[in-house]
Amino acid sequence: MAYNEPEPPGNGPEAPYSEPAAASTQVKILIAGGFGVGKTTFVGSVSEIEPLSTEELITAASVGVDDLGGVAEKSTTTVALDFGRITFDQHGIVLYLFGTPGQRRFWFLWNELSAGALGAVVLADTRRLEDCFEAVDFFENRGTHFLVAVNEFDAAFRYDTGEVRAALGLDPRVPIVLCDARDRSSAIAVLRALVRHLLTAASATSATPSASNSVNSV
Ligand SMILES: Nc1nc2c(ncn2[C@@H]2O[C@H](COP(=O)(O)OP(=O)(O)OP(=O)(O)O)[C@@H](O)[C@H]2O)c(=O)[nH]1
Ligand SMILES: [Mg+2]
Repeated sequence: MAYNEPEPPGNGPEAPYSEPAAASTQVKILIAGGFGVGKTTFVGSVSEIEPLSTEELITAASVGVDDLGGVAEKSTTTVALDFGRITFDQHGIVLYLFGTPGQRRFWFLWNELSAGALGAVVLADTRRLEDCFEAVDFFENRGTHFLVAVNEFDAAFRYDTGEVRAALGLDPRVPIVLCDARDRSSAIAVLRALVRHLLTAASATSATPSASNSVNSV
């Protein structure tokens, strides 16, 4: 996909909110995964509008429940959702990004958040790979197309995608990519991979020439 670099994401109230192009295809995408895996960071990195976040201080309710291994400095957590938007101008595709809350006690929100979602990114941290099992199961059970993006934290051992696929027992058709959620171009590459995956899935069911062409050009 030839991505037209937009203005850097805004910081603060001066960040302009611009309406997406009227003729664009608008797609809802979930950014999911376990606690503290980088979902809010991911949405904030890529969003072309000031991202909405619902961060609150981590409270005692988290103690003994949420694994802070590797993110011990983390002091806040998402209590409802993250929201952001990114436009792939050349293809007229606008992605609306909904980050899920990671703490178990807020998982009941996932059903609501995923209504109407066409696809999902499941972020994984290889130090706590088991934390993404629930997200993988959730989207498999719903039949929502997703990919797994390994957020490579600085201190984490580097595994290749084949090792992660084997550890997760993932269907070979589910893409796995490596990323740094803090890095805008890296996070955009994840979303491009997801859009390609969605278009491939769509062309497999409809086998229309236009869908196949789109897959090749993203
Ligand atoms: N080193 C490193 N740190 C990261 C990366 N992504 C996120 N972080 C940090 O890890 C912590 C967790 O990030 P969040 O984006 O809040 O994680 P989250 O998945 O939204 O967390 P919850 O909403 O609480 O589940 C933060 O302190 C980030 O600064 C990364 O790729 N590398
Ligand atoms: Mg969060």
